[in-house]
Amino acid sequence: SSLTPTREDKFSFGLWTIGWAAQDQFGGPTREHLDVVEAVEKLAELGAYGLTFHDDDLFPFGSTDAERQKQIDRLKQALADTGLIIPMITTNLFSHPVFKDGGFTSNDRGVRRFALRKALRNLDLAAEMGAKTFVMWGGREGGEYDSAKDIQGALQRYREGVNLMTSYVKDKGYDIRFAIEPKPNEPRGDILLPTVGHAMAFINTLEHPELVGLNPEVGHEQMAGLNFTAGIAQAIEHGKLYHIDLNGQKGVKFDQDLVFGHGDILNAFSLVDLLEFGGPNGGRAYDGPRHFDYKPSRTEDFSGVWDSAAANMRMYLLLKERAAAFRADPEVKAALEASRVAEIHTTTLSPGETYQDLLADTASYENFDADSYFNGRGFGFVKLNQLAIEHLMGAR
Ligand code: ASC
Ligand code: MN
Ligand code: MN
Ligand code: MN
Repeated sequence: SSLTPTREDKFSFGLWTIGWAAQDQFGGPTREHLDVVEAVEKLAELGAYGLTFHDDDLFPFGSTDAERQKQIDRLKQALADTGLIIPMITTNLFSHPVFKDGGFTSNDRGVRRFALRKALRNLDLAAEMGAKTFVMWGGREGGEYDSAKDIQGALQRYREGVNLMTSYVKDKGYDIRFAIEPKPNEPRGDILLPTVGHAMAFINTLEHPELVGLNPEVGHEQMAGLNFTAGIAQAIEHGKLYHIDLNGQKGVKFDQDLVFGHGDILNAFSLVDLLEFGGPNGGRAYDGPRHFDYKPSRTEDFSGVWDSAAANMRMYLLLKERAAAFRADPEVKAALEASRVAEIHTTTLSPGETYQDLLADTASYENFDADSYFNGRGFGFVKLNQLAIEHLMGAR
């Protein structure tokens, strides 16, 4: 059925998600290490098409070249056996204590040079594995104390780092684009490039902005109290949605990384509706991986891990089914019409009309009667929203 995940759905998972041993600030791990070969086999069985990873997820920090290569070879064999692919790779510049003040933006120059080398080495691996996207989540890039971090200098070093990465990709001829992942805080008190908007403005200052887009995460924007669907719509409108991290979050609090749809389900519904049906002609607005960056709760054993992995994909497909029903409902079409949602696509000035023409149009101002304009008529948005929620609930 349409609720069975297939490769065409482009579902992918981070190795660090299903593989999370569930240690946190207050307690040790509740699960054993998950081997990458088992992860690949299980994900393939569940209907995913891709696995993603940080360098340190596959081979622990400090591995010898031989240990590193052994893990790469084991992964490659598992991919060959299952048909799974590696759509995205990312670099861990946050776990090792050396990154306690950041990687690209540590106050310490030696750490910055080490971080660049670690990222470049991982970029070579990304190319070798056929990854098309290189995510940069700068979790430790930030601070706690205003006096301790020169933000302008830190942004200059961030830019220097990203510019170096893009030059390298161009020189090597790699078919890889970068995706910056914003997050407002955690693990740092404040993280640089905290939201989609901050990151998009930063991208415009780079040497090769066409090679750099975004990897927004549902929960990260919601931690800042922002509307994720609205942020994604802006990223799409600016041509910057290169990748996406799907998960669940309940309001402004610590990063929960719940299963997709297990947080703000209304926002998850509008998000899937946008990704699947929100294109300029009502087509797919985003064709990249549907990537889950969640954490199976600390309470779960391995069967709970795989139940939760399946739940992410099922939630997405359920929401897609509900969104399709919403779009097909004649009552919804009438409500959209009544709310004049499509009128936003009519340009405010007519084709060829100039500001002189607008200034000469007395109907637009001199004779525009704001007080009687609507004659008490409303837009009917609440009725439309009720229809959306009824479809989401399966009540229609
Ligand atoms: C990533 C990414 C995150 C973090 C986090 C690590 O690569 O997208 O949000 O690392 O999941 O635990
Ligand atoms: Mn998160
Ligand atoms: Mn993420
Ligand atoms: Mn995360």
